[in-house]
Amino acid sequence: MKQPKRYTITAALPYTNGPIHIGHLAGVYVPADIYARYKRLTGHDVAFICGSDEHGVPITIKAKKEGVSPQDIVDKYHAIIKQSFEDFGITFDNYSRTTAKTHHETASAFFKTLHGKGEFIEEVSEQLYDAEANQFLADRFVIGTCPKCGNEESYGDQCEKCGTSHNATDLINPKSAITGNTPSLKETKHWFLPLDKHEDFLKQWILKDHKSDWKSNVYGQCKSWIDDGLRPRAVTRDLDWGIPVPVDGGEGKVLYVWFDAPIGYISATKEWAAREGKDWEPYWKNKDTKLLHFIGKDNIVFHCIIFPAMLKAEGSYILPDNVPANEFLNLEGNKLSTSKNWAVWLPEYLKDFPDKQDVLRYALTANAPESKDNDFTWKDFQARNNNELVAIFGNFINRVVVLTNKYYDGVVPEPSNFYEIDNETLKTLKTYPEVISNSLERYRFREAGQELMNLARLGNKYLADEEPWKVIKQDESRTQTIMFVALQIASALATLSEPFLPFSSIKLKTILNITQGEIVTTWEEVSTKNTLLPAGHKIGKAELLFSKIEDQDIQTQLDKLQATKKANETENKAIEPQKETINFEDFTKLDIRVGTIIEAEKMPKAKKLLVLKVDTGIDTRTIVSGIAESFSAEEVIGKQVTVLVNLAPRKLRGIESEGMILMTEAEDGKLVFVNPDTTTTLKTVSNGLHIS
Ligand code: B3M
Ligand code: ZN
Repeated sequence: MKQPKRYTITAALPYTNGPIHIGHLAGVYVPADIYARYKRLTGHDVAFICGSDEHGVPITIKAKKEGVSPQDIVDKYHAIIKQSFEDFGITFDNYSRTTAKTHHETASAFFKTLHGKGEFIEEVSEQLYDAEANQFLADRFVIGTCPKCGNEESYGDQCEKCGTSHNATDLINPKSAITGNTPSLKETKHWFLPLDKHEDFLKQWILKDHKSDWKSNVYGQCKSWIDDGLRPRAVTRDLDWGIPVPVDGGEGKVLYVWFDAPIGYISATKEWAAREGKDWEPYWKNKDTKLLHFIGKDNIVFHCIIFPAMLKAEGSYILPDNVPANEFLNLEGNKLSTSKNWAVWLPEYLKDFPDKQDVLRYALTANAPESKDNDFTWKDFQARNNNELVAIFGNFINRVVVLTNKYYDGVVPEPSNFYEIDNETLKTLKTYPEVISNSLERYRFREAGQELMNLARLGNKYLADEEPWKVIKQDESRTQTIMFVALQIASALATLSEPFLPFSSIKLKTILNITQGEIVTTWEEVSTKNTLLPAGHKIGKAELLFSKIEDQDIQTQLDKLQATKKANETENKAIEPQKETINFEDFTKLDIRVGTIIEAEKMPKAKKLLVLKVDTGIDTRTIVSGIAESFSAEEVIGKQVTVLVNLAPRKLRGIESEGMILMTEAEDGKLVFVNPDTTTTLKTVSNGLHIS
C-alpha cells in the first residue's frame, strides 16, 4: 500500500479554563505527538495542528468564578498550556488560539459561506432563559437530566456521561448553572445546521465507508447517534463571549463554540503556512491529504458528525480519514476532575520531575485508555520506570556503551564470524520498524510502545545469553562480533524510540555520536541497512538514560492526592446535597413570620437548649431552641428572627415548643440566625413567600 505523503494531524483544542492534566495527555496529546513524529520520521509532509479553545461557556464560567474578564482567563491559561506542551516535547507545528484574528476571520467567512449557500435554517424558537441572570442558558450554563441516559448533571449541549449531544431544551428538569433557578422559555432567533439534511451522506460515509477502519468505540457512538435520528442543531448563541454572528440579524449573538472551535484547526493551519511560506490549502483540500483528528471520547460527535457536515456543506474541504478517539483515564481509581482538583497537572509534574517527560509519556502510552477507560496510578508509573525504562532499556544501553568504552576505547569493533544467533538477532532487529508501524497505523499506541520495549528486551537477552564480559577472557574476536551486534540494536533503539521517548532518543543519539551526517539512520533504514553503526565509528561516554524513581518520590505524589481528597471531603461535608424537590403547594404550607425574642433562659441541665418567648405578631409563644452552644440567653434577647409558626407543637423536656426558629450553619460550623433584614423594622407578618 502506497502511503499518502501529506498529513494534517489535529489534536483537540484544549479549553483555556485550566492547565493540561494527564487525562488530556493520555487521551489526545501523547498519541497525537507519537503519530506526528512517526510520520515525519518516515518522510511524510506533516502539519501537526493545535491551539487554545478560548470561546464558549467554560471560559465565561471560570472568569465569573475568578472575578476577572474572559480575556484575562484565556490569556493566562493559553500561556500556561502552550508553555507546558513545549516543555513536555509536544511538537505542534502550530499552537494557535481561537481569539486570534485569523481565526475570527476564518470562522466568520465559513459561517457566511454556509449562510450564502442556504445551508442554515433561520428560526425563532423558545430557548431556556434565566430571568434573574438576565441571560439565555446555553451549553454549560444549564444543567439537567440527560434525556438519553438519565445522568442528572448533563450540560445543555452535551452529556459527558453518555457522550450524547443534545439541545438545551431537551434536558429534563433544567437548572441554571448561574443562579440555580429553573429557567423559563423565551423566544430568540438562531441559525441551525440541519443535520437531518446530511443524514444520507453521514450514513454512507461513516456506517459504510468507515465501518472497518474506525475504532469500534468511535464507530459505535456515531452509529447510535445516527440511529437516534439527526435533527437541526443551533450553531449560534445568545452570549457575549465569542465570535459575533456575521450576518444580518446576528447582532448580540455569537457563534456556538463547537461551530468555531473545529474551524480553529483550519485557521491554525493558515497561520502556520503563512509563517512557513507555504500554501495552506493542500492540507485541507487535496484529496491525497490524510486528515486525522486526535480527540477524547467526549468530542466524538462533534468531529465525526457535526464538523464533517459543516465541511461537506461548505463543499471545498476534505473529510477526516480517521478520528482515533480515546476513552478516559482515571487517576488512582477516581474520575479525573478539574473542579475537584483530582488530577496530575502537567506544569506541576514538570516541576516535580523536570527531566522525566519521557517517563510520563511512556507510562501513559503503556496504559493508554485506547479501548476502555483506564487507571493511572503512581505505583504503576514507578514500576514502568524502574522495571522497564531503567531495568530493560536503560540497562541494555548502559552495558553496551560501558563495555564498548572499556574494551575498545569507544570504537565500534570489527565483527568476525556471525553465528546463527547473531544473524537471527540482526534479522529480528530488521523487522521492528514494520512491527511498530503496523501498530501505529492502527492507532494501537500501547502495543507500539511495548514493541519498542521488546526490541530493548531482545538486546538484553542477547547480551545475557552471549555474555561478552565472560567471552572476552577467552575469545577476543567473538567478543567483537557480540559487541558489534549489540551496538546495532542500540542504534536501532535510538531511531525507533524517537516518537515515544523523544528526549531519551536525543540523549541516546548523543551518546552513540549519531546526531548528524550519514550515520543518522531513518526509520526505514533500520530494516534496509545491513549496518547501522559501522566498525570504526567512535561513540561517546556512558551516561544514564533513565534513573530510578524512589518510593519517597511516589509517596510525595500520593500524599498530595491524599490532601486533595481530604480537602474535598471537608468541602462536601459543608455542602449537604439538595433534598427531594417539593412543589409550590408544599412550600405555601409553611407559615414563616418575623418575630422578636423577648425573653430567653437556659433550660436547666440541657447543654443545647434555650427556652425563648417570641413575639410572632400573632401572639407571644414559647419556643425551645437548640442553640445554647452558639448563643447565650442574654445575647439573643431583642433579636429579630425568622419563625416557622405552624410547626406542630412538641414537648421538649416537659416544655411545649410552639414553632421553630430558622437557623443555618456558618462555615466554621457555628449556628447563625436566618435573619430578616434587620435594617427595616419588620415587626410582624411576612407571608412566607418573601423569605428567600
Ligand atoms: N475544547 C473540548 C474539550 O476540551 C474542546 C475541544 C475542541 S476541539 C475543536 O473537551
Ligand atoms: Zn447522557
